[in-house]
Amino acid sequence: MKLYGYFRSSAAYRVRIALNLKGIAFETVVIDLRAPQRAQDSPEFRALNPSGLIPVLVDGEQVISQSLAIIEYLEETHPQPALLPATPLERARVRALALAIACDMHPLNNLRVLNYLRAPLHLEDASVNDWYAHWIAEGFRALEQEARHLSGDGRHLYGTSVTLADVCLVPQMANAHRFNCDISPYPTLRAICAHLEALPAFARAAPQAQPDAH
Ligand SMILES: N[C@@H](CCC(=O)N[C@@H](CS)C(=O)NCC(=O)O)C(=O)O
Repeated sequence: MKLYGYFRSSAAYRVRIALNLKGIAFETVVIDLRAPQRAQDSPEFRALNPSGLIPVLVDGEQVISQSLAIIEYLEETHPQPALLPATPLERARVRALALAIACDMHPLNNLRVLNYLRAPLHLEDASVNDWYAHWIAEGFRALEQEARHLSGDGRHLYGTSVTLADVCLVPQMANAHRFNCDISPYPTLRAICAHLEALPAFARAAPQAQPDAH
C-alpha cells in the first residue's frame, strides 16, 4: 500500500497510526504542503484526489481518500486488532468522538482555511492564532467532558482499548501543541494522550518520526 501524506498532516497521522496498529506495511509518498512546493496542487496529485487533500491511500489499483473512510476500509479488510467496538451502540459512540474531532474541529484549522484567513481576508498572524486556539478549545472542552464519562481507564478516550477515537485524538493534540494552545484545562485528554503516544504504533506514526520531518 502507498500512503500519500506529509509529516505535519494530522489527517495522514491518523492513517499512519491505524496502519501501524494493524501491522500493515506501507510506503509513504511525501506531498509537501508548504509553499512554494504546494504539491497538493500539482496536476499529478489532483488527478489522484481532485480535492487536493491528503491523505490518500493507494491499495493496488484502488485510490481512497478521506482519513476516516481509509481507516474504516482498513478496519474491514484487516479486522484485527479492531478499532471499533463490538456492538452498534458502542460503535456509534466511538464514531461520534472521532467525528467530533475530524468534522467539527480539524476542518476549521486546516491549512487552506488558515491561508484564506491570512490572504484574502487579511487577518494578522495573531488573529489567525486566536482562531486556531478558539476551535481547539471549543472541541477539547466538550471532549474532556465526554472522556470523563466514556474512558474506562483514563488511558483511552473510549473504554479500555485503542479505538478510532484515540487514533483521531492524538494527532489533534499534536496540532494543539504545535500552535501553542493552552491544553491545561484538559487533564483527562492529556493523560490519555501521554499513554497513547508511548505505544509503538503511535510513536512510529508521530510527525517527528517521519523521514520528511528532517
Ligand atoms: N477530511 C479530510 C481532511 C484532509 C485534510 O484536511 N488534509 C490536510 C492536511 S491535514 C490537507 O491536505 N491540506 C492541504 C491544504 O489545506 O492545502 C480527511 O480526514 O482526510
